Amino acid sequence: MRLAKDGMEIEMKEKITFIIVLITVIGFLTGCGTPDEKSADNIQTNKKITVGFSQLGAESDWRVANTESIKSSLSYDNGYVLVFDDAQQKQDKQIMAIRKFIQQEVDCIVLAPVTEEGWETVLTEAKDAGIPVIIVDRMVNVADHDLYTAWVGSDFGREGKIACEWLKKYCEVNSIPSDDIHVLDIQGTLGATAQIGRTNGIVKASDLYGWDLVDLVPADYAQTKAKEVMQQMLKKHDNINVVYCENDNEAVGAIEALEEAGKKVGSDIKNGEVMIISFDAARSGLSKVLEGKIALDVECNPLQGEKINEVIRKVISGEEFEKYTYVEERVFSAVDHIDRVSVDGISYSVTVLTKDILDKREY
Ligand code: GZL
Repeated sequence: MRLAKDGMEIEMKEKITFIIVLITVIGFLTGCGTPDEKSADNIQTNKKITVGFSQLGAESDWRVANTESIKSSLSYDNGYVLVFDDAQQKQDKQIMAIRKFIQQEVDCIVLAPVTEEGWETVLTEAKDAGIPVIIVDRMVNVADHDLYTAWVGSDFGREGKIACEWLKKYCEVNSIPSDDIHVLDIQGTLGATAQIGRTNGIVKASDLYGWDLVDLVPADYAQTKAKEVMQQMLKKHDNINVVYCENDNEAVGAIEALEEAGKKVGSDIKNGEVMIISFDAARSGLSKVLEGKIALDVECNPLQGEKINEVIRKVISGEEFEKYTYVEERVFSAVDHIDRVSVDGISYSVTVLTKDILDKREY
């Protein structure tokens, strides 16, 4: 039995509590939430930028790190709704994805193009739909540069030149005659900007410095393909003493094939070692640098997410922005007697890799 006075109070309190709980539950269930949450949610929803991201594939450690970087920067909590598509190295899948993004009326398209050619039609469709396209990593070869709004990536031609100027300096410092250099170029995906730039580096340097460019063979930046290619080349040529691998996964595959064939990989060309030069400076490659099995690893930075985020926000808000943005990159070596190389009048430092540096790397 309830005391009348107290009972009335208790009953009233219970009713008020019940009503508050009921309002909160209804609000939660209907997504209304409290005014703050609702208005905050509305602000959030209104500000969400929808982005269609066509990634070319997942062929290498570099590509996986690149995808992770872009996904973490273009995240929901960061104000984005990201529609992701992996094209598995096929341009027609990328073109289909872009057309899907156009139908979905995304605010912006991010494209990591597998190769440079064949983008005019679909980029014109995106432009006609009024959707800005940010090209990332590699480049598209189009006559009208207004078909894309901005680009974020690396200077692959410079990467190739840095690697070759380092090899030239190595030969000078160690008194190795140019005609004692017999280079195999294990190329990336033919037609990719990275492949074009890096291949140009070794072709022009071999011509300029008198190196013997024994062969050039594509391996699509893939480890298993590079191992097969290296095995084939060892049967075809008996004088290869430098292997110029256009990414780290290829370098790891080439090293496996060389060691299985009884070769010693290292920097001491004079004493019969096979020198490996690589690109990307992913952990897989740098761990081989630390072992002395890759002599030089020219970084190609995949962590482009933040720069892409900055460009998209400026494009969407109508602010000034740079059309071309380059990411920062370093050069790592197992060799301690070459600390700088000069390319086109610019001096680049070469970092002798240590375990401490490797342990701190982000990818
Ligand atoms: C370079 C990038 C290349 C990397 C490879 O920016 O396009 O593709 O060097 C990757 O590892 O597969």
